[in-house]
Amino acid sequence: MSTATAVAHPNIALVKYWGKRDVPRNLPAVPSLSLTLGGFETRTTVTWGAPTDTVELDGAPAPEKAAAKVRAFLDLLDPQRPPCRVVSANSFPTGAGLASSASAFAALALAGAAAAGQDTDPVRLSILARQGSGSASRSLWGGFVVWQAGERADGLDSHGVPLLPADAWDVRMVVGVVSTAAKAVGSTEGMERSRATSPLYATWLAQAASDLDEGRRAVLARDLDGLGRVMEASTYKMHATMMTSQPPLLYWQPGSVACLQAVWRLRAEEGVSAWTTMDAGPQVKVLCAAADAERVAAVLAPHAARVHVLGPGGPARLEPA
Ligand code: 2P0
Repeated sequence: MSTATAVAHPNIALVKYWGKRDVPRNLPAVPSLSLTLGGFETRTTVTWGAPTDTVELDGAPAPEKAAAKVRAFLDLLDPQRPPCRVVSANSFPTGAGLASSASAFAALALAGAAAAGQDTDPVRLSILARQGSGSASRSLWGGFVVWQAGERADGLDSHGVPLLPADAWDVRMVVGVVSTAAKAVGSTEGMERSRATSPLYATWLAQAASDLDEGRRAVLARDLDGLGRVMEASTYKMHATMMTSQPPLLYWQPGSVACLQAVWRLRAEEGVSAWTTMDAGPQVKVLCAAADAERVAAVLAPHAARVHVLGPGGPARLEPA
């Protein structure tokens, strides 16, 4: 029996992932670019060798669907594994568009591999984590990370690649939490629906590589306006693809629209370089300079239940035993 504990942060995509080229292997149809967020984290302990498989999430037995995903993920690490005990806790709301599955599977991959006495090379773990949840492939690294779509059928070239470490550019992501209700349609089902039915899906795929290039260049140049522009372009192309799926996927709530408009007003009327993004949920996230974060938080506050100001976070790490 051996035990390891890992901590990983969620990430927010700046150039978005939506669509799969292979569902069973969880291979993306597009490359993406993300920022790992400090402040929010998942802490996961894996005991390799226990009387039975048990999965605990935020202090209670995990719902069976989540527990089954965890057990299947541990089988990927080692098909001959012993029963394991997994205890995981998030410092932020689960399942509400705040990328809890990204930090969850990054932490599980690292803690599981360490507890099993396996190689903990982040490229290997990113490839594994991707199979639990696509965006988890990006949370092994801190700061700005590219997830390559890759071309190989086995997915070994589809993993995160660090672009700029957390301490290299001091931006903020201000998160307006509009609702913490669990989302109605999960990402895998939503992506497949868009691929099968949205007339915009082909355009979404065709423009993804140039959006990624533009985003990568803007990050390397620390060009906040340039990064914000391509982030908004990628975000609203993705949401247009979602909304034109059949039946439509609309993750927005009235409070989301109020947040978006408040940020756009702040930019237009006061010249603040603040840029919006949304994922598969109602939360609005705003990229801005550290010095502008409190002004952005103030315009979100009337429309959001909570506002969090988060800076770049570091890589997934093992806690000392
Ligand atoms: C992203 N999202 O790039 C995009 C933007 C949501 C919208 O990654 O199906 O849990 O497990 O690969 O990684 C969705 O979440 O999806 C996601 P799966 P995942 O962040």
